[in-house]
Amino acid sequence: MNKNNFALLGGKPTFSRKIPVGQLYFPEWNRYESAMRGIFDRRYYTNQGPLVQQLEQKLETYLKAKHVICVTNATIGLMMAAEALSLSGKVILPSFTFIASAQSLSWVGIKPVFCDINPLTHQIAIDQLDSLIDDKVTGIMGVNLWGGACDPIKLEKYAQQRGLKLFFDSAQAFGGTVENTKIGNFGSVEVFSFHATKVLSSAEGGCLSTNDDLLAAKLRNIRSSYGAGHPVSITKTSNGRMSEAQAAIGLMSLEDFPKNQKNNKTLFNIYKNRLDTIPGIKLIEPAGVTQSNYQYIVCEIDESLFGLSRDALIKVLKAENIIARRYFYPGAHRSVDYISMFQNNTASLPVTERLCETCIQFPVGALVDENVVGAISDIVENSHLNAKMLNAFLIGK
Ligand code: T4K
Repeated sequence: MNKNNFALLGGKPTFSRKIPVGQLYFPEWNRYESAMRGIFDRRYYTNQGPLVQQLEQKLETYLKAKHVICVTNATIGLMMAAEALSLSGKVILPSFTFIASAQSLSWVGIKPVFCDINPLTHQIAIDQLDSLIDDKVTGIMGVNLWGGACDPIKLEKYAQQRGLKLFFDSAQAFGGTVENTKIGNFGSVEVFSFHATKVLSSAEGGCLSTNDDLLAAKLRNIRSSYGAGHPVSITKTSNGRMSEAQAAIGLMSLEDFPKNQKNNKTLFNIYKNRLDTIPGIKLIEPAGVTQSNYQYIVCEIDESLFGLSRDALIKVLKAENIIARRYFYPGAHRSVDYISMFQNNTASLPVTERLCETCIQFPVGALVDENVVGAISDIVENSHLNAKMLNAFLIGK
C-alpha cells in the first residue's frame, strides 16, 4: 500500500466484505442440517433435550468439572450464579469488563463495586481489593479477560481469608488452563459464554461449571428445566434454558474447538511478530494461563509514539472494511446508571480510564487467515508511517 491509496482517502477498500472481530465459527452446513433433522425427527426443541444433555456431559469431561449446566447466554448465567450464591449488598468486580458482568449483579439487586485493573495484565488489581471492602461486601466476581486469567488461585485464598464468596465471569476464557487446572474449576462457580463471537459458540448460549453438588442443584432449579435432580430450596426461578438447536451448534463447535484454538494461536503469533515492530502498539499477551484460546488480539495504542489515536486508527481500518473494536468503551463504570455512582465516588480507576481510551481489538477467528493478518498489519504499519497525513484529513491536526 502506498500513502495515496488508503480507502479513507478515496482508495479501494482492502477487503470487499467486512472482517469483524469474534470467532464467528460456522460448522459445515451438512453437519448442521443433519443435527436439525434429528431435532425434527424427535420433535423435541427444548427443555433439557438429548443434545443439551450430551453437551453438558461432554463439557464436564472437557473441563474436568463435576457439574456443567447449560444456559441460554452468559448474562443469565451470571444472574443465576449471584442468586444461587445468595449474594447480597455489594460485590466487587473489575471495571474493565463487558457491561453484562456488572448488569447481572444489578438484576439481582446487588450493587457492583468497581476495582481497577493491573496495567500489565488488564486483570483485576488484587492488591487494591482491601481498600474496597466494607461490611456490605459479600463477594467478588473475578473476570478472566482476553483469554487469560485473573489469578484465580490467589483470589481463592484472598476470598477465603476474608469470608467472601467468589465466582468467575469466564465468558472469554473457555479452553484456558491455569497451572494444569482448566478454567471452570475455580471459585464456587464459573460462567462461560457461547455467544457467536466466542471461541466456543452455540449461536447464543453459555454454561455454568461447579464442583459443588448443592450449588449445582440450586442452579438447575433456578434455570428451570427438566432433569433438575433433587429439589432444593430456592426463592426465585427463571428461564435460562438452552434449546436443542443451540446445543447442536455447541456440540459441533466443541468438536472443532482444538482446530479453532490452534488457528487462533497461529494468528496471534503472526500479529505479535508484525505489531511488535510498530512504535506505539503494545499487544497484550493472555495473562496467567498455561493455555489460552488466543481469541483476543488486544493492543494498547500510545498515540504519542504511534502518531494516531486509537479512534483514528479504527476509522482508517473501518474504511478498509476491517471492523476493529474498542472493547471496552466507555467502561462499565461509565455505563447505564453506574456513571452517577462513579462520579459521586472518591475511588478512581486510572488504569481502566486510560485503557478505555487506548485499547483496540483486531479481528481473529474463523474469518481470518494469515493473509488477512498480514494485510491488517500492513495497514496498521502504513497508518503509523502516514499518521501526519491521516491526522490532517481526520482532524486537521
Ligand atoms: N462477560 C464478559 C466478560 C463478556 O465478554 C460477555 C460477552 C458477557 C459477560 C456476556 O455474555 P453473553 O450474555 O453475551 O453470552 C459482543 C458479544 O455480544 C458479547 O457476547 C461479548 N461479551 C462482547 C465482548 O462482544 P458486541 O455488541 O460488541 O458484538 P457485536 O454484535 O457487535 O458483534 C461483534 C462483531 O461480530 C460485529 O462486527 C458483527 C459481527 N457478527 C456478530 C454476530 C453476532 C457477525 O458477523 N455475525 C454474528 O452472528 O458484543
